[in-house]
Amino acid sequence: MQADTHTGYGLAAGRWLFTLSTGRPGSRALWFALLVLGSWSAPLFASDPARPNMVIILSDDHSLLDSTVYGSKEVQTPNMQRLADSGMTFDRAFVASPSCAPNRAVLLTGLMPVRHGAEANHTRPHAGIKKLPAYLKELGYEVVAFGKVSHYNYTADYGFDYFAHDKFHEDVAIPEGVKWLRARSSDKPLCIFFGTNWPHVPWPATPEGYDPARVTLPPGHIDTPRTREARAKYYAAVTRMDNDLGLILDAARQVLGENTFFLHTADNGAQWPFAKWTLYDAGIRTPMIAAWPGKIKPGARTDAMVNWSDILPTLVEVGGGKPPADIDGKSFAGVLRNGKRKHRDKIFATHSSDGQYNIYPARSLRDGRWKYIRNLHPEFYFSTHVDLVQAEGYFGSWVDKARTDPAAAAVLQRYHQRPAEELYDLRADPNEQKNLAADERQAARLKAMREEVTAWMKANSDQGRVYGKPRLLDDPRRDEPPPQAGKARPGANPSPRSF
Ligand SMILES: [Ca+2]
Repeated sequence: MQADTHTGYGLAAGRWLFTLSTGRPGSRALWFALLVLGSWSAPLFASDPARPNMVIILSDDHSLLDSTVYGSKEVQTPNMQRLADSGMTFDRAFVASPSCAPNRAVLLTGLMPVRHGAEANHTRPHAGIKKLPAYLKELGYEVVAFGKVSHYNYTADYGFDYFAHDKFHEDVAIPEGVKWLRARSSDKPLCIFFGTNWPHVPWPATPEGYDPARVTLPPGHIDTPRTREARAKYYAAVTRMDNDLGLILDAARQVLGENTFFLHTADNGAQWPFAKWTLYDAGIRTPMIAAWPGKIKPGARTDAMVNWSDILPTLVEVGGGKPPADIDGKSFAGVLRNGKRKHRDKIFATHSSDGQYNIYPARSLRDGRWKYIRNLHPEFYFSTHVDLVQAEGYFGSWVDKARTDPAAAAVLQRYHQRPAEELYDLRADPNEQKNLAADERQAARLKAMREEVTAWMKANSDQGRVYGKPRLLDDPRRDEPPPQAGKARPGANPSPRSF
C-alpha cells in the first residue's frame, strides 16, 4: 500500500475550513464555513460522489495481542501491519459474543445475539431479519462472500449476490476469491467479504519456523513443552491468516483502485483457555483496522470503543446510505472521518454455548477501565473443545502437571469452576487475573455494574436461556466428551442465579 503518499482528504478539508473560519466572527467567510460544515453532516463524504468499493476481511479465532499491530514481538503479521500503517487501528473494538455463529450474525444483522436469535454457536438468526447484503444492494452494490463469512452452511441465508468456498477450512477460498476479483468486469460498486478460516484450529502440523522455546505464554496459562509446541503452531496459523490478508490487499488495490474502503477484524479470540467462549478481553477484544486512502489518516490509532454490531451501519454510511435506526449497532463513520474520539461508553457482551462441548451462559459489561462478568450458572462445569477434544494436544499436559503442582492445579480450578460474579480493574490488571468482586472497596462499583447488566437483560428480554444439557460441577462424568458433535438445542431452562 502506498497510502502514506496521499494527503488525507479530511485533514486537507479541515485545514481549509480552519483557514476560512479564522476570519472575524460574523464574517462571510465564517458563515460560509459553518454552512459547509453543516452540509457535511449527511451524507458522509458527500463531496465524493462515487460509492467506494469495500473489502471486508475476517480472520477466525484470532486474539488481538497476537499481532505486531498490537504489540507482539513474536508473531509475524506484516500485512496487518501495512494495513495499519495505511489506516486507523482500533485499540478498543469488541465482538458481541465470543464464538463464530452468534457474532458473525451480529456483523450481518447489526443486532445483538439475544435479538437476532443465534445465541448458541452453530445456529442461525431468525428468518425475516434484514441482513447486511440487502442494505448494500439497495445502495447499488454487488455484495459477494468468499470463505467463512457467516457460518458455513448458513451463508445462503444471508442474501449475497454470490458466495463460494464456505466449508470448514476450505482454504482455497482466499486465492479463489482473489481470482474472481481479478476476472470481474462489472462496473457496479463492490462490497466483497473474505473470510479466512485461519488461525482457527486445526493449526498447522509444524510450527513453520516459530521456535516453541521462545514463545511467551499468556498470563494464567500452564507452561509445558506441549503447550509451547501448540503455541508455536498457533503463531504459524496467524501468519497463514496474514498471508491471506496480503493476497487480498495486493489484488484489491490493483483491481479496485484508490477509492476502496478496507476493514480487517476477527470474529473472536483464539481457541485457548480463558479466550474463545469467554468474556475476558482475550475472547472479546478484537483486532480492527480500517483503511481508505485519502479519507482515513494513515497510521491513525483510536481508543474509541466500538462493537461488531456497529460495523453494519458504518458500512451503510460509508456506502452513501443512511444507517438504520432500529438496530443495536451505531455507525462509527465519524471516528473514521474526523477522528471523533468517543463512540460508546459501555460494551455489553453475551455468551451462551457451543453444542454439547460448552454450555456456560454469561453476560458482561465493560467500560474504559472496568469489566464485570456475570456467570449465570456458577453451578455448571466449564468445558470447551480445548479440554474435551484436546485436538491440539496440550491440555492433557495441564492436567498432568496439576497433579503435582499447586499453581497449575489452581489454574485448572479457575478454568473449570467460575464464580457467580467477576470484577476486574483492566488498568491495573489487563489480563484479568485478580477478581475484585469480593473486595469491599469495590462494593459500590460491583452493585452498580450488576444492576446495569440486570437492566440491560430486562430491556432486551434476555432470559439467560440455556442451550443444551449442562455439565454440573458435582457430576462425576463431567469430563467425558459428548458422543458426537451435537447441534445446540433448546434444553430445560434452569433459572439463572438471581441478583
Ligand atoms: Ca471464530
